[in-house]
Amino acid sequence: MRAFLALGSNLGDREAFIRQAVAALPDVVAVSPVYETDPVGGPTGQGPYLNAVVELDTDLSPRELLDWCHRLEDAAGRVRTERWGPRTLDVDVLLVGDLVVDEPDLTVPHPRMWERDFVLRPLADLAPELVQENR
Ligand code: A4P
Ligand code: MG
Repeated sequence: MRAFLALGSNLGDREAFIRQAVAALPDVVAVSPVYETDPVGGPTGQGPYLNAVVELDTDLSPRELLDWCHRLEDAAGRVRTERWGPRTLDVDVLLVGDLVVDEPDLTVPHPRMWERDFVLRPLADLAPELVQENR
């Protein structure tokens, strides 16, 4: 299955957190450029993000990919304070083939991805056709 994960960091050594997460992930076939982006939502005064998208060719389920996201966030020492607040690492499941998941703690496709340039720009680098279709 062709899957896409989004990575974001705006706290600490942002580049290292992104790089380490990409290196740890299984089944990676492509990595977008890393973009510096202004924070969307959340408290005022938080610093700019680095954002990237990773493409996997994987047999992992959406649930298993979510587990990977949480493991990588923990490894980056992420502490959850407020929603959309600053974080060392945020990893989101964007798409897993054309699977649809609608559960309390997991929604795929990611519900806010199509309105967010910080996701669509790197996604378009890897899968321009997907972004064209849904924009
Ligand atoms: N969850 C449900 N569906 C998913 C999914 N597809 N992938 C649940 C990952 N997680 C999913 O997320 C809260 C819960 O969402 C998780 O426990 C999981 O079970 P979180 O990462 O703890 O909290 P969050 O990221 O603060 O909340 P949320 O709502 O996921 O935030 P968003 O919408 O991802 O936005 N601005 C810039 N420039 N760049 C960014 O990367 N990121 C955000 C976070 C806001 N502004 C940003 C950026
Ligand atoms: Mg998240």
